[in-house]
Amino acid sequence: MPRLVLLGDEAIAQAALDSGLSGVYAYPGTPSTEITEYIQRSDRARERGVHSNWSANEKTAMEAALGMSYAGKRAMACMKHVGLNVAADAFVNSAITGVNGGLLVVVADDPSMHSSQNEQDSRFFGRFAMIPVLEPSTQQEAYDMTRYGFELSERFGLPVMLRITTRLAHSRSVISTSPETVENELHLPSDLRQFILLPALARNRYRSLLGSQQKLISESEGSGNNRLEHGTDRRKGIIACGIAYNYYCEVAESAHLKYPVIKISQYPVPPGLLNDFVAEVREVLVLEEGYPFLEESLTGILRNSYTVRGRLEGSLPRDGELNPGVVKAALGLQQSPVREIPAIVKNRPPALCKGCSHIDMYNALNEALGDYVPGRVFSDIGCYTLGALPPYNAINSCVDMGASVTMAKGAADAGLHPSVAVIGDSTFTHSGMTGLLDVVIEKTPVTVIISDNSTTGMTGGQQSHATGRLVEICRGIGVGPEHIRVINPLKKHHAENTQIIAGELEYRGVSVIISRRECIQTIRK
Ligand SMILES: Cc1ncc(C[n+]2csc(CCOP(=O)(O)OP(=O)(O)O)c2C)c(N)n1
Repeated sequence: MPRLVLLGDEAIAQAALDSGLSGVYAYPGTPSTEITEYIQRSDRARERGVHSNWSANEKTAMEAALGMSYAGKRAMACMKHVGLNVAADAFVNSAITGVNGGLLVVVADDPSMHSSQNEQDSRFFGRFAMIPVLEPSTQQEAYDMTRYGFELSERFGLPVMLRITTRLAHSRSVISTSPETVENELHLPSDLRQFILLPALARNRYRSLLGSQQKLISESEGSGNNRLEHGTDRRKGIIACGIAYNYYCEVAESAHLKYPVIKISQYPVPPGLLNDFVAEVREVLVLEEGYPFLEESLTGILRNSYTVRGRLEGSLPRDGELNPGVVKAALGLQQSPVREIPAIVKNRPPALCKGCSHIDMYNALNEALGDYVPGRVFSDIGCYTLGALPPYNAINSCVDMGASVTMAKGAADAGLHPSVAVIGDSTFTHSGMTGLLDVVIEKTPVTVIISDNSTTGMTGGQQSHATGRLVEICRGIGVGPEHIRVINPLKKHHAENTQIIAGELEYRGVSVIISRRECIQTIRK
């Protein structure tokens, strides 16, 4: 079988293809985007007709993947951690319906918030939904666990979550692949009422989910993904989850540590393995990327007879990404001196590209807002969020995708006028347009500026569902045609654009300004 050099994301994509995947459904989001992009580029996927077009958002992606699973085929939904908040309704309920074809939900967490609004830990969502969670330590494990995940999903009739974090997603390693499995034939569930979550039926399904928990624990106890490595130095025992195991191995090798280790890469956690382990050592150090998920369940709220150290207790920082240096410090070892960064490497804050259409939009908006008291521009998530920085200082919020329109609405309801939303085209179709419907229904005086660069710029220029459709969508939602204004954000149109925006700011009704000019990066491509 071929050996390939792959990113963690790509290893998952390749493994899914090798596992007989029939469709990937996803909305872009760092650090998960490359999974779908790999499948989109794959000749083999094209030959087989594997679905890989982007979805409008993570919820539609999760639901479409569930639909494909209903029809008996293997499907994968991919998203970043905050995307799982958007998909949560479908995700949690998919554990109640169960699955037919194997369903893998890949969620990429971003500790340290390299490219995110928070660093939430998706393992909680896995436990909340009561489904198995796999957490690879290496790219090879990402490959192997993806393959195992599909098999596990079909054996238990449940969705399976694969949780990765940024370093694993975005670093490369050699992967040994294994033989391809053929795609499932189309076959409907044997019980055609399985997916109907009417209370009477849902109660039975929920009981069956509860009933499978003990079997999931047994699977975790016996799985090679959770394993005990004996050590001679019992003063301390190490519990290392996911990629943290990798960091520990690096430190242990160089410092010749001989502590017993338990590697956790499959949840629900195996209580038997853990109990036996803690009985053998004097204290436990929990190394886990994200929240103190495992540490918290080990300590509970009652005082224990043994010591558990970790992120909660304070031996490791409570937030931010782990790395071998942090692990070293938690083990009481001296950290290697930090290598000086050469002077040529400058810390550069992110900035809008030279020639970006958002710049001209903000220049016109700022001028149009002129004498109004500042503090009335609700923005959203995308390249245009950089409008928060100087020299624009143009926005006052960025909370979650779609929140610009609805926050502007709430502020307008409170009496703020003008109340402005700035949103990108992809974010608008992701979740901004439902908020616009609220605005239209109540005729709330809000000015929505859709900064349409005809791509999903922030995540690398994926196709945007909004391209060529914005005017029709806004009309369809009910915005008056005379208040749907299209402007071309170029320096030469600055005066005219400012005047149009100023006019709509004064208007005490619903208006949408579509500021349309293609992203200069996608033009270059
Ligand atoms: C729920 C969620 N999903 C995905 C992302 C990742 N993400 C951030 S901005 C963005 C889209 C930006 O596209 P657009 O609105 O068109 O603005 P642009 O970056 O092109 O200016 C995406 C996918 C996120 N932050 N949150």
